[in-house]
Amino acid sequence: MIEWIEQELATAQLGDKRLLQRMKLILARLSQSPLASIKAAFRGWAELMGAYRFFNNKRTSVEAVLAPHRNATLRRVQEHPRVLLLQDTTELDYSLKKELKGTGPLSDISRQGFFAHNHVVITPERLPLGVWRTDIHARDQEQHGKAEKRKQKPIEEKESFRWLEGYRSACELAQAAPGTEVISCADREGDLYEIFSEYHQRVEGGERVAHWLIRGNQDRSLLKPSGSRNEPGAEPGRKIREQVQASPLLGTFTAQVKTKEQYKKVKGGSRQKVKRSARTAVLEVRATTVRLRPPHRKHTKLPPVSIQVVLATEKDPPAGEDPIDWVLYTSLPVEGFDAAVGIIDLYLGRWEIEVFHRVLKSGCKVEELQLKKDERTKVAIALYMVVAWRVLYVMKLGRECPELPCDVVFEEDEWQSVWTVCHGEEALKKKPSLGEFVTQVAELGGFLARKPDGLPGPAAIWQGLTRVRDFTLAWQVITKRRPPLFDREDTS
Ligand SMILES: [Mn+2]
Repeated sequence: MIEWIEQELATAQLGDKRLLQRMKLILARLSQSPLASIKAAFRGWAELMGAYRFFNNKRTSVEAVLAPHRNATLRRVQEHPRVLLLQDTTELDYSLKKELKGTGPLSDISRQGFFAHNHVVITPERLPLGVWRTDIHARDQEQHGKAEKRKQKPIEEKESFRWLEGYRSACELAQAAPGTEVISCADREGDLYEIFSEYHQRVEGGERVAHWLIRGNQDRSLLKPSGSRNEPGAEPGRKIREQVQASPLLGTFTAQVKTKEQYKKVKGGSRQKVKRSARTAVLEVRATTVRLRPPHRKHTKLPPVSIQVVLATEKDPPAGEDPIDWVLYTSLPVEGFDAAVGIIDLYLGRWEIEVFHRVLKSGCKVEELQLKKDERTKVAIALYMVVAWRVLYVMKLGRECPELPCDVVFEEDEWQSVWTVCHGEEALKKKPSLGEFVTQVAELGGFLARKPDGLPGPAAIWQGLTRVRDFTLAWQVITKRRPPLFDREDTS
């Protein structure tokens, strides 16, 4: 069996040896052809039925399937001084799968599916280390659209509770990896006062905690300088933005921004589509520490807390476009220009979870799964998350550690078959580096490898991996270490 899968599943506990063997085989097949439909990924009917039996087995669950990967992720985390735990929600659309039970409305109420709230660990250099947690759930049919009603519930019952849970699970990771600084990172949806106050509470309790870094969504009110207490009904103090804008300019830096379509709220509450053009933006950086006035909650009283704020605003945006404007809230220190820019750079790493979701949906096509029960579909999605992580890991290792030998990631049969097909048998005398090999894999997937093309992306890598699998198969059959494809034998 493939070496990385043995390592990844070393701590698996499914309570049945055959079930574990089945899981290894499924993972091997899916990661060899991450692009293929589930039918095409398996060799023959028996294997495909075996996969369906695995997903439908009551002893498998999202937790059981992810647990060994989670342990392996922890081992990788422990090797790094600092990691980011990215959390974000993605929608999985099963509108067309009429037979699938247990789905709920998505943000567009005419569509049905699940929300997957995922937690992916990366290093500051953007190397993905694994999936730490996932929460795949359907929204109740009634709950949808009742935003006002949801607002009045205690935090545990609100959907936003997930972001706080995500922060708590970052603290768990920090405790399990005492030598690693863990930073919980979220976009504007994760701007939750409860996270700020939980951090302080845990620090005061002497606990080992995760830091947090979140893009600001609400321009929160500050506590008035001590001496003048915030009595109910008193005039509110300054807000965060005004305060940070008034602090001295630390410096400017240039950032490459990609083109993007976004929605902007306009007067009257409706949304308007605006396009952001790709450009080199000059950003002015400011940072400060502020003390916040706690928001009112019906069921609990929150304490005032201090947080750090970094503001990056674009100096001269192109005519007719909104300037780039990032407000970041964090528990990390931000003193000085370098520290502030460091925070912005960390936050930009959050993009990796968007890439992860793209691989999961466009690459692994989890929305095309044809299982009938929601719990079973979730098990399959969880397994595909390990596959999606693997594709990104291979891609990034090729970028971050190009000088490593390629057999750190690839099996001997894999690299030898590909290298022989591409360069002839003579070329085998020198083992390619990981960088060379990953570029080769990407070229097999349509990457052109010309100077201006830069580095290959996940699409080319997963296309390429599919071909690696075919070359490897041919290689093993030709060298008589594997029976021909259509010498069918039921191996289940
Ligand atoms: Mn998001």
